[in-house]
Amino acid sequence: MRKFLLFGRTGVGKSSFVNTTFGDYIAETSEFEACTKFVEHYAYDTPLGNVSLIDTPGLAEDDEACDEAYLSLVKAKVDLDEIYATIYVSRLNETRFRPDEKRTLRLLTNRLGASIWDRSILVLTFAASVPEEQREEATSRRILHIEEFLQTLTLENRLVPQFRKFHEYWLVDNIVSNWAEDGVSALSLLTA
Ligand SMILES: Nc1nc2c(ncn2[C@@H]2O[C@H](COP(=O)(O)OP(=O)(O)OP(=O)(O)O)[C@@H](O)[C@H]2O)c(=O)[nH]1
Ligand SMILES: [Mg+2]
Repeated sequence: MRKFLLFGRTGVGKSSFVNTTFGDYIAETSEFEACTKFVEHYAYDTPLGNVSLIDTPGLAEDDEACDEAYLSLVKAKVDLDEIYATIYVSRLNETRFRPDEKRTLRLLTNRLGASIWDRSILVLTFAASVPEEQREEATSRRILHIEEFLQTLTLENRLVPQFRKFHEYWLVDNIVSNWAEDGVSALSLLTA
């Protein structure tokens, strides 16, 4: 079974991604407040194969101590050696590369080890909220910001392995369907 570990700041759509992938409301989501408080495994035997998504509490919800506690919970509940790929979720419709995202990336790398990026997928949510004519540029900009930050972080701290790039990039919208003509389901990507 392929196990994917989801990470990202609060409200970026991690739990919604679980629901869209499996086509069912199984992970609770919330519009206004930090929602997921525990590490939850969602395993489905789908027509495309066995897939498990591990939902985690959103980071940067409160202070760094809160993030540390959430990451300790992840370490206690997840065998990182069994993870097929890490899915880092971020919103496409944010124009700035904000300090809380940098802090999140730094904490993830320092607490779980640079190897969590070994095989990693960048999922950019809220894709339909960005006008079509700006989508390509917005995507390249976010990829560049996040990748450059991780490259510098691992280089300057001499972390091994040094981050190079994400394995794959997916543009998704968890709420709006048919926003792109060539849209494919998340599940088909996870099992490809
Ligand atoms: N328009 C749009 N809304 C989304 C998308 N993904 C999530 N949302 C909405 O954003 C809000 C937060 O989504 P969640 O899935 O709860 O976010 P989360 O990352 O699990 O949040 P935490 O559990 O707090 O870490 C909900 O109201 C979702 O309906 C998306 O791709 N597009
Ligand atoms: Mg959640």
